[in-house]
Amino acid sequence: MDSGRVTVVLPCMNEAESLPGVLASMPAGYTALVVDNNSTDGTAEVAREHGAQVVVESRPGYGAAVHAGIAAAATPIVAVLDGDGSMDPGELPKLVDELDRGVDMAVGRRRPRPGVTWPWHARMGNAAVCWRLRRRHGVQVHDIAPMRVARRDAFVALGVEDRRSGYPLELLVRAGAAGWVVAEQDIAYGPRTGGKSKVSGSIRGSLLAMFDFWRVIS
Ligand SMILES: Nc1nc2c(ncn2[C@@H]2O[C@H](COP(=O)(O)OP(=O)(O)OP(=O)(O)O)[C@@H](O)[C@H]2O)c(=O)[nH]1
Ligand SMILES: [Mg+2]
Repeated sequence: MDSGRVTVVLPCMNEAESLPGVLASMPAGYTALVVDNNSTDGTAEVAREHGAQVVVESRPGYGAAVHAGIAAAATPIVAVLDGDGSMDPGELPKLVDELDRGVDMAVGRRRPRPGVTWPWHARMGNAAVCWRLRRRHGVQVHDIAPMRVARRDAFVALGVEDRRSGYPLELLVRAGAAGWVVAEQDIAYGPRTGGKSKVSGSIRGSLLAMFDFWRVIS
């Protein structure tokens, strides 16, 4: 398989501690693109030092960062994953292979590594949301696609509008409506490798995310 055709978009808000490890695990030939949202810990500098391209997005929000990254990507295939070290970019090629087999989008399903605890509120929220996605929107997923790979033009054409935490869900809802074939594969999930949680590590973050989620899928 040809490399040099995949850009890995990493939405990052204060991920300077985790980024070096994430960037070191990037598959050969993949372009890492860090989207920095007003970080105050030197995220952009660390990203550049470790070989990533950097795009600055001043509008806050996970969706704003992902949108800016996809817009800036110059390769036919785009992958998106967190910059917090909880997932391994080394698992991306198996998702890219799914695209080569003809699916429209390949997504990861987080499986906690042995000994890893996944907060109960995050696990329950995730299960409820995915049940709804399967039942109401016909998208056969068991996670909210925290790692996802698709053709760049297809991502852009879906026209996802959410710019906060609802982004991944709106993407899945629109993919379902567009009749996309979505393939889900297990990926290992661990704790973030540094820095602070913005979402599931706090009740506040989780409630805000759930609010965004429900707005999109209800
Ligand atoms: N650019 C940008 N990135 C964000 C924003 N909010 C979250 N992120 C990134 O999105 C990813 C997911 O956020 P996390 O804080 O890890 O959320 P989580 O995975 O629920 O929480 P953890 O359990 O701590 O891993 C991380 O890479 C964050 O840096 C934002 O407003 N802007
Ligand atoms: Mg995380």
